[in-house]
Amino acid sequence: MTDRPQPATPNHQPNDNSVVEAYLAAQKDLATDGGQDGRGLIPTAPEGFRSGFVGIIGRPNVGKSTLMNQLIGQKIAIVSPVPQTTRNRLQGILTTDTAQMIFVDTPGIHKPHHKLGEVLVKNAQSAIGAVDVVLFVVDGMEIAGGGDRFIAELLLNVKTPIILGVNKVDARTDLRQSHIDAIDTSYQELAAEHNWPIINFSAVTETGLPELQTSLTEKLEIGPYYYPPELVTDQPERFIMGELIREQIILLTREELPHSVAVTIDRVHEDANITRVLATIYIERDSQKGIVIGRGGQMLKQIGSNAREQMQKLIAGKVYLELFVKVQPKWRQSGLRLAELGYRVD
Ligand SMILES: Nc1nc2c(ncn2[C@@H]2O[C@H](COP(=O)(O)OP(=O)(O)OP(=O)(O)O)[C@@H](O)[C@H]2O)c(=O)[nH]1
Ligand SMILES: [Mg+2]
Repeated sequence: MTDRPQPATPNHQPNDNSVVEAYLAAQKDLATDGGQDGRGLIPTAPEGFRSGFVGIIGRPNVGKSTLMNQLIGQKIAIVSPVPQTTRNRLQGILTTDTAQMIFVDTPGIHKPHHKLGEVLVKNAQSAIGAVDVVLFVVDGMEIAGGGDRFIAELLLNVKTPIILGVNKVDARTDLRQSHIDAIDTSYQELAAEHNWPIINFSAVTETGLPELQTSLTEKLEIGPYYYPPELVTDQPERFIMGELIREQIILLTREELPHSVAVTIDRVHEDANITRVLATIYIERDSQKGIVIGRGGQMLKQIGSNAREQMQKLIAGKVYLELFVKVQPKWRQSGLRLAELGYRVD
């Protein structure tokens, strides 16, 4: 294994990855013919095979996570209409006959107001330096604005190839043609200023995604498989489970609450027919407890029931989910608390 190039992103945690471990365990039984490392775990790449890391960056809410899920064909990143949904970098892996692309979904880049915001933006920024191609995603419903220009400036001295991706083109049907033209012109100007190729697409309807995939592949170098072809993410299942709970809290509660919530998965126990999961929802203030729990516990019940349904899809099996709610004052302000809750604090 040592002669295989290591994935470039620091988020890779081979020892903390149940998906990888399960795969490797299964392969140990199956593998007889020689792969690159003689154990048949990762096939030798065919001639002309391209591979590499693609960083998906952009303002909050432009559809980065939706896009990554769609490209890899599985929901591993949570999605919501509330900006700043993604908090950790998350890798999604797409393997075709000719290429392996490892997409790195990042938190939306914005002006930070607290420690969590700072950590999110730093995470996104450091991903830019660690990838082979940057896909800068913008919202095709809006004219290029200050937030996009702020990111364009961050990319000024980056040597990595950059593609400008204009998302949400499916949602423009209600806009006047002159407005659509103005939007297109604003991004064409931005792209021309920096000499970036530009591609329009919709992460929801998949219009333009084949073209996007082709352009991304062309930017990659000839390279090996970095991960087994069947793998879709580098993250352990329990991380995604925690995210699926957080997604339901974002979708079902309103106001400031979504940003004050963190989730930990405390225990996962696999019985013969069911996987039992114990999780804690952290909030910052006692007053928020009422919102998460709801009248007669209705809200917590709904969060649990929706999240459980999503988890069952993820693991393709039955899940029993038990949720606890705890107050952890000011967790967003404390580097230590952030690290304890699983956020990368550089
Ligand atoms: N109509 C339409 N909506 C989209 C498209 N892509 C994403 N959305 C919606 O845009 C919202 C934000 O999507 P996300 O994928 O969470 O956006 P993000 O860029 O990952 O957001 P952060 O993680 O907060 O930075 C959601 O409501 C999506 O359903 C698209 O192609 N068309
Ligand atoms: Mg996201």
